[in-house]
Amino acid sequence: MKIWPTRSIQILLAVVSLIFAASPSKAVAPAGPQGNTPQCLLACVVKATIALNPPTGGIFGLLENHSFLVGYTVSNNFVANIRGIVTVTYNGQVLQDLGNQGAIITLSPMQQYTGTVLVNSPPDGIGSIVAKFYSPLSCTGYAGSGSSGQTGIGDCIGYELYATMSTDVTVAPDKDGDGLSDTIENSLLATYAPLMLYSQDHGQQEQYAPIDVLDFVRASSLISVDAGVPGLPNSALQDPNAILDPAKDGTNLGRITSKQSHLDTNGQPVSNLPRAIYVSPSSSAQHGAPRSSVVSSANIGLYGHVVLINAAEVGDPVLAAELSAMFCDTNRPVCDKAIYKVEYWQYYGYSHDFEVPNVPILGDVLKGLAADLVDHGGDWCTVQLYIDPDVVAPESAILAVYHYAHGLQFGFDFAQVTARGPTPKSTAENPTKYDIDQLQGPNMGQPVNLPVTGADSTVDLKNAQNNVVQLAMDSVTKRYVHPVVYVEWGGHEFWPTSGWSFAYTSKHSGDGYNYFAAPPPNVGEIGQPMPGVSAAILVTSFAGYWGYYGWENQNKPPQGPPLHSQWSWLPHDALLQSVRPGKLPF
Ligand SMILES: [Ca+2]
Ligand SMILES: [Ca+2]
Repeated sequence: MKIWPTRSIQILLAVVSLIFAASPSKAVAPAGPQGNTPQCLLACVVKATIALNPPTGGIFGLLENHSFLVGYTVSNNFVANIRGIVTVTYNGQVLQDLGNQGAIITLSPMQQYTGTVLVNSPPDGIGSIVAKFYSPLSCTGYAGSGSSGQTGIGDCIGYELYATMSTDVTVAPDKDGDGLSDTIENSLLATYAPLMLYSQDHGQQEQYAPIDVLDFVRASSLISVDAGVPGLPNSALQDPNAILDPAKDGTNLGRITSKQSHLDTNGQPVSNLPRAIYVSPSSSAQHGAPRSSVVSSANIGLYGHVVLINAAEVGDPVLAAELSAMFCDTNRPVCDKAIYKVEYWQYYGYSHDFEVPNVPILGDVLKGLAADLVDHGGDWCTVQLYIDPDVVAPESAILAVYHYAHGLQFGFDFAQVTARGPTPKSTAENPTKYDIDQLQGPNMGQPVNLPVTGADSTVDLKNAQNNVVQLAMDSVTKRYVHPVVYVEWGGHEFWPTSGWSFAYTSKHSGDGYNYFAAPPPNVGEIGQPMPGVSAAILVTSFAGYWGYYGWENQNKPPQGPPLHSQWSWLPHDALLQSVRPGKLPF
């Protein structure tokens, strides 16, 4: 609480204060006002106040390298005119004033002045803003403006500090340069991490477990069938990042960069991506990490990617249209409603897509043949969510969940929920007894029996949309936020349910080992991998294929996550977009 002196005392003390302020100093004046205001003897005369109005940045907060404005207001509380200068600093640096440019402000009694300063490209962390309003320096000799106030020579009248105010702001990091707070990105990845339910089939648990990409590369050699790119022996891959620059000359032929294109016969740029280079491992690496480590770590080979996109940029055109209708004025040509896209990418060293029934003697021959024809080295699998930034409760903010299996997309739009309720425990649908909420859509009950790849799956694939999705309860927050992923035995396809079928594939019953995924490392963006995440540059930038290559293995291993159609490239990165292949594979 402030107690103001009576009017007469105020005037008396003001006169005293003016007398003291007018006392000349013989030395060269200091470069800026010192100490706290007000400096006074018997009682304080608060001649002026200064208030700061820093921005909050709204729900996305203030962001590294994103400039912002800070408003200030100076008020003259004195009985006479006062003349002064405002200086605002950010972590000690004087800010550019967008109004008076350091000019002297003259305020009559009770008058206010409002100005604005610019914080240009701030670093992340706490920013200390200090504003000072002080009298101009008056000297008999030269006086000019310095970086932190005025300087002068000769007999100078010292500064009088009328008012000061300070406040702190928090600037979030954006080390991957995508315009979204990394703090928010990491929080999203932790909040919605999936529940992984592996499956048993053929009398076995899953035989090809997840593996960390760094471990996988160290167990591999780089095989090149691209005439322009050399291969590398296993010894060279003990530094896994060597696969990004196989020629070792800084040309980065193994990396997704803006230079990855050539001109066609019409002189038009054509993307070289993906390059025909293969991270080809030993057999043991294909089997992945030990199961005990997979379960206890709960995020081996799991990587996160988060971007902020417009509703109009949502990959699925049906969902994009629905979100635009939900959030935007139909008269607006582009729906700029901001939406978080949260992607989880799981890596495995091998995809065993078809298990031959056990036939004596002939069995091994058939198995080898089937492996050559159907299986492939390396496996990247993904489950993804769209989240509404404007909704606080995480379980209510989910707009859609997407599972992917066998080159097919199973989407569930949460605006289409027709019924929801707990999945009974100890049933075939929920063998592991987690608390699971099952959401049903309009296609619930429609058959989904998908034929072999290449056959007409139109009707069943349509039935699989807005059919069913499950969310597992978080054991701490008790919120239903974790998408349930039924992982197909051998092929690792990510199913939203243990129901449905795909011709000749193994089970996705979810009755194998299981765990809530631990928050995965956030790998950042193409061209701007997240610092401190050791696998980030490989996951976001390797331009080739992740898996075993051999003459017999014509069904190629997968390209890296950014070269799948489900990875969202930043639409504003025009240089990189120019090398994005026109139609990315699944
Ligand atoms: Ca970011
Ligand atoms: Ca990001």
